[in-house]
Amino acid sequence: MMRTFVILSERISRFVSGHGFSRAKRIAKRKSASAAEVAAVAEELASGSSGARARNNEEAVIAALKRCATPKQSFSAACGAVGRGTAITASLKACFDTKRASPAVRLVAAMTYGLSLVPLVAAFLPAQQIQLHDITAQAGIHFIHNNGAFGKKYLPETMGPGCAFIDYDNDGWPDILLVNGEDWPGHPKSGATTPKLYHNNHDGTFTDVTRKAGLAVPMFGLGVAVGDYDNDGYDDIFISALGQSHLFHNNGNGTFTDVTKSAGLWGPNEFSTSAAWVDYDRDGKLDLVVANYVQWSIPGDLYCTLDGAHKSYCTPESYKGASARLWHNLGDGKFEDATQKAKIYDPTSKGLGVAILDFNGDGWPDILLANDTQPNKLYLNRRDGTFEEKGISAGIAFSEDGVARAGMGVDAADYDRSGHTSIIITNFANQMLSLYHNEGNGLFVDEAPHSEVGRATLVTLGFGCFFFDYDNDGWPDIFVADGHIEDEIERVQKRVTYAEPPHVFRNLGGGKFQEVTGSLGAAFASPKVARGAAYADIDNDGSLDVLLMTNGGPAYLFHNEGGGNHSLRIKLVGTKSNRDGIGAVVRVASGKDGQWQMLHSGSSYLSQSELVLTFGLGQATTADSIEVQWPSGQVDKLTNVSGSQTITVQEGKGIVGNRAYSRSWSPPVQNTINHRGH
Ligand SMILES: [Ca+2]
Ligand SMILES: [Ca+2]
Ligand SMILES: [Ca+2]
Ligand SMILES: [Ca+2]
Repeated sequence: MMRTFVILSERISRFVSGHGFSRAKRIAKRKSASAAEVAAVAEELASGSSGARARNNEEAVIAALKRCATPKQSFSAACGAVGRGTAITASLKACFDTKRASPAVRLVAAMTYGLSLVPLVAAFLPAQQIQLHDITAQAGIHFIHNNGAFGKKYLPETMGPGCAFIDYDNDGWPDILLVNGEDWPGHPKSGATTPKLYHNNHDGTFTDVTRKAGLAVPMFGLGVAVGDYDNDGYDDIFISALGQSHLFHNNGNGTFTDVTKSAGLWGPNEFSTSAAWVDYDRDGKLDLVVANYVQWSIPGDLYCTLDGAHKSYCTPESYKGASARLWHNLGDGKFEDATQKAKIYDPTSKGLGVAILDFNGDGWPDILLANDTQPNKLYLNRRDGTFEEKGISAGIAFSEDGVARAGMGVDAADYDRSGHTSIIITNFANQMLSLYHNEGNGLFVDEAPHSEVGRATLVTLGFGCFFFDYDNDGWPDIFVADGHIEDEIERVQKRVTYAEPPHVFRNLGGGKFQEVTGSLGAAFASPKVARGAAYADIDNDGSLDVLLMTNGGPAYLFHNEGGGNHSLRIKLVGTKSNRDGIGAVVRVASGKDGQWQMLHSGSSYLSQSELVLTFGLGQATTADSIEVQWPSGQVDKLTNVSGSQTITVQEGKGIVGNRAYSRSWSPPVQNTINHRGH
């Protein structure tokens, strides 16, 4: 009981400090405060005049308090909160979390108050015992990022790196590309460092094939985007860099050729960050959008300091912005700079994240640019080769209180099955993650302040982020990679740390999320200085694994283990459309459940996930129907497709290949012990 009260008073303290009630805060903080005192504070908060938003939290406090009483009291408290129309889920959840409330009571509560059963049912189901198990060392991935740092604290040092999953040899097993930096001129430290390509050996291990593949090219690399720009059936690699970025053509025989010059991409000397392949004019050829950060050079480096005595990494306010660049694919392996023509040019941007989404659902891909300390940009595709910037009118340029935040990583998905694509953007420490819900009328509303997603991400500094259904229940969950930019931040800001744990938020349905990071394994949940992140199913078992990069530190590969739900994976082969099928919308229905995803390049931060779609089916073993809407306009329909396999769907033909899930290797150490024990 004592522990419960400590937790409760801490929780109240957190809520209260967010709303500036200093007296209440003092009482709530006192660990000796009696139950009655704490309850009184909660009641006072609930009746306060701080507005509906604050009351959401206060109601949750009351409900939490009542947990200490009898189940009946707990139930009536929750119902009371529901009756007042506030904090419905938080209150009910508090009620349900008291293991003393019977399932019948829970169900009655749900029905009485007319709530959708879907989120509640999801909330009642015990979370599966899923672990994201660190297999980096046993997988043979030995990579340390070289950020070039030698004491001068040059801005680019703290920004990278990114990573990608790419099946470069088309064997159906995702391979890994890790981006690397290099030493600064005149400051040799680590020797020659280059990006690394690791081939997937199909047995849980990977082999470094960088040199053989022709990718041992030194550069100050930051990000990566994967797409088959020449439609030859082999995915190509764009690596964004400080200085000159590079395009590597996949020769189809395990080697790549640097075609930056012949493709017409040579020239710009920029601070390029995230990039994405997108066929914005739907001519069947993938175009390329590249975000640029700020105008920075060694001679133009500025002095910033946190403590007045030592140099620290600057935030971008100190530097001039730089426009994102749009490369239009002309065919024959050539690109033209279409930035101005397409009306993308905007040198005020300080771009870090790029997501491709169709936010108005008209079938034409739009571009979201996450800007650091500048308004985010949302480029609506006008279907004539030009874009119109809609960030402010759509409500994603600023926070809800009008501040341009430090946008880093981005992703987009229909997380609540509204039919519309919503957006997440990671921001700086002391700024919540943005959870922009698409209202379907051209407007987005940031749900983070009302959500566990917002509260849990307030102090952490987020970079990589994506929606992925880690537990295959059909509801996209959220992953966030965290890590501060300044290694000495702890000296000046007590609540903020340099290394920070990542976040995973489980989607409970109905727009609600629950943080589950701590349940996913100690290695995964440990603090890191994380940057890029991506996902793929590395071992063909139907569950999504996570690749995570750290600044100046190792890459991590986490294998997803222990889930019991079913899934179906879909690889697309375009014919009239681009060969990867990037931009295709796939709808999967099983029973009453319907979900959809758009295959996209880009998203997260400096990184790219695999170009195969994974649909969680929950307990269902079959998808009743699948519809693929290709960028060409072609629609392919399939019925009665079994789960637990990866199918290949070709445009205009339907299923042309399939491979059943398998368990060809067993990484968990505990399994080995069990076998020995028997
Ligand atoms: Ca492969
Ligand atoms: Ca290619
Ligand atoms: Ca195109
Ligand atoms: Ca899920």
